Order: sequence, then C-alpha cells, then structure tokens
Amino acid sequence: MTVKIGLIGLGMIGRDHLKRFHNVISGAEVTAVCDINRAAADAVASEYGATAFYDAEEMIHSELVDAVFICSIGPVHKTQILAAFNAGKPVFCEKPLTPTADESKEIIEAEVKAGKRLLQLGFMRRFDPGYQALKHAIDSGEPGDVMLIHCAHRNPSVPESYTLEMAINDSATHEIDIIRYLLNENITSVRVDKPRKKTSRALPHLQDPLIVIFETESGVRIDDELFVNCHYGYDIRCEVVGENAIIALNEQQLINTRSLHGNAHHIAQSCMERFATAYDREVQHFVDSVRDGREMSGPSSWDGYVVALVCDAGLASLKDGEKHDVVIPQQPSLYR
Ligand code: ISE
Repeated sequence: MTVKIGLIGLGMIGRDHLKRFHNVISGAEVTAVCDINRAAADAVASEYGATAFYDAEEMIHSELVDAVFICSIGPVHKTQILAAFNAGKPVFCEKPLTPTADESKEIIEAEVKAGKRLLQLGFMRRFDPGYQALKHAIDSGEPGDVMLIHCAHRNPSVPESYTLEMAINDSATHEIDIIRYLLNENITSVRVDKPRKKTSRALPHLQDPLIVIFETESGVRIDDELFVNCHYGYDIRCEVVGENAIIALNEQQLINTRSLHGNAHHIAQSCMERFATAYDREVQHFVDSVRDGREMSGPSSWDGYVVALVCDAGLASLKDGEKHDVVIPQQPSLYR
C-alpha cells in the first residue's frame, strides 16, 4: 500500500519534507499540498504532481489523503490536528504541538477520548543516531548517576521575524524534549539568565545569547546556551556529566582534513543539514506506522504538552528572571 500524504504548510520545513518524501521515503506519496499562499501551493503542486488546496479542512477531508502531515505555523496546529482526528486520519505534526499548554490539553483530551494515540510529533532529535547513542550509554549505567548536562543550541543566524520568546518556545523546545528523553524524567523548574553582554550580530529586539537553567525531578541540573546568531554554523552540543564518566555528542562529520590550516572538518549550517538523518528516520517511522495500520508511536501529544508547560514557565522567567516551577499533571495511561 502507498500511503497518500496531504502536506499542509509550504515554508522551509514543509518543502524540506516534501523533497524527503520524493527522494528518500518509501511507501508514501504526497498527493495533496495545502497553503494559504495560492501561488506557492499551485507551483509546488505542479512541480510534484500533487493536487493544490488552499484550505486545510478541505484537504484533510479529501479522498486524496490517507494521512495528514502538518508543517504550518504553530497557532493553527490545534484546529488542523482536531480536524484530522475528526476525519479519522493519522497525523504527523511539526513542533511545537501548540504555542501554549492550554491548547495542547485539548489535543490530549481528544486522544484520550478516542482511546488511542493518533499523532506523532516532530521532535526529530529522538531519531538522531548521536542522541540515541547518548541515551543508550546513559541507560547502560556507564556514566553512573547523572548530575549535570551542558547543552548548547547554536544557529548561524535567525530571520527578523524571530522574537525573543522564540528562543524558548521555538529553539529550547528541542532541549526540553531531549532532556526528558535522555533522562526519563520530567523537568521541575526553569530559570532564564540574560547575560549582560549580547552579540553585535543580534537584531536590537533580541537578547542573544541566553542561558536557560533546568532542574529535573531527581535534581539533575542542566544549562542550555541558546546562541542563535553565532555566525559560524549550526552547532548542537550535549555533554552529560555522570559520577563515573562524561559522555558527549561527538562531531557529526565523517571526515577531518589535515592541512597547512590545521585539522578541520565541515560544520553544518542548518538544522536540515545537521539532522537530515533524524528527519528521514522520523518520517519513515510515521509512514511505516500508517502503512502497517499500527497505533502512532514516537514523540507524542503528551510530550508536546509537557514541553509546552516547561516553555510557559520559561517564558514567565524570561520576563522576571525568577526561577519558575513546572507542575505536570498525572500522565494518562495512554501515553505510558
Ligand atoms: C527552528 O524552528 C528549529 O526547530 C531548529 O531546529 C532550531 O535550531 C531553531 O532554533 C528553531 O528556530
């Protein structure tokens, strides 16, 4: 069976996934694309031999579509997800699940009512071979009790539309999710530190870099450097400090070049380049689940909801500089 995909949102990540469906993914075909920008939808549809839609609900209910792939902006996710649930179609949704935790709650309620998982969320780092190896090492007990984690999230630059809040609810979301995945426990508090210095490369409305401090249930302390105009590349770092060993993500490149200029390797320039394998694997995972008629698995709506709760606390701390606690309700058995 070839899964007929309806893809909503033709921005950067939507187009990247479209190419992935075309060149890498097996068992699926993008039969419909949807964007409110009609010219973009028409152009992409004719390039990929898909049908263009300008209204998401119409596309979701179309017979051309078996599964809904959401790459639109966060504020419209909730409506599109609930429409797909109502149409009985499985959903892949890019992060964030929704911009606020309250909206995510409605999605949880709908899934709990249905009695099964209907959505896979796009936290692609969980499919990255480096992070998976790090998790495997932690689970094996090699580092012993984990005490600290040092993270860095560096983007070469961000567009003018990137707001200060997005450092938390668009960028740090990835660390918030991956910390829970690596440690198998929840974050209990967040504090955002604004260094007095900021890069001259950041637009005036940004404070860049920022440091976010998280604490988990067992007391692991995590610092996350968010530096989104670092200039030199897309650099994601993670070092886990245990009492017996320190385990870190390695450089992701396959070769080093030794020359008169020293020992060098290429540094990725975008998340699409750095996490290409992870994106391929998460999308194939979704397609395989739909094709085999399995319940959705991988990052869930619950993960999206919990990350949104941590983000809400982070946004409050961004305003007042105080430490904010995160209160997480009991997890429904569906997600255990
Ligand atoms: C962007 O939305 C992403 O998801 C990228 O992975 C992240 O590195 C970037 O900071 C975000 O703006």
